[in-house]
Amino acid sequence: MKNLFTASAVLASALALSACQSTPTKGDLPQEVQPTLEAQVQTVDVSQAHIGKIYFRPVSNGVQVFGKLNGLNPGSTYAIHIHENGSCSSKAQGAGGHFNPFGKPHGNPNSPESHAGDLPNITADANGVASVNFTRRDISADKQGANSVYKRAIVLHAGADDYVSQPSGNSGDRAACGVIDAY
Ligand SMILES: [Cu+2]
Ligand SMILES: [Zn+2]
Repeated sequence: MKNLFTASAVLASALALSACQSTPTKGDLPQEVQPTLEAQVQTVDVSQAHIGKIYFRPVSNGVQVFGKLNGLNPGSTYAIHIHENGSCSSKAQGAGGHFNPFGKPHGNPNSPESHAGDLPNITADANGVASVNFTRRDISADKQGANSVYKRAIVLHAGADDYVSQPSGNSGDRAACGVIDAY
């Protein structure tokens, strides 16, 4: 298993960490894209580097999941999912399996035959930054309800999701995690 972070990427993460600490944690998005929920994503290694935020906002056809993660290996592709438990303990094993309130198989997020927590793979650009932007019809960004993602977790994996293998797309180790909380 390839390590997520190269030496230079660790440096980038450290820089991002210091930038993060000077950035307000709430209310940092413009009014027109105000989310209801957010997750602050940190690596599961000892550095617990803050690599970005993922936001959730209700839109007409579901919930838009968006944000940027940095400190990744340039050009590498990673799986990212919503997992069922709002815990990142034990290197994110505490997050449990993929969020799956409708009893579906793991699958391509563009198919209804997928976990509600399944999201498309993301690929880092030359600067090690990857964007997340996907709308799922079957989740809610409210604070309650069976399909609400509140107090669940977003998990970034060390490898890509093949969208086929059960139960989690052969995505590799859990590399970073954030509990989904109020924005
Ligand atoms: Cu996952
Ligand atoms: Zn899944």
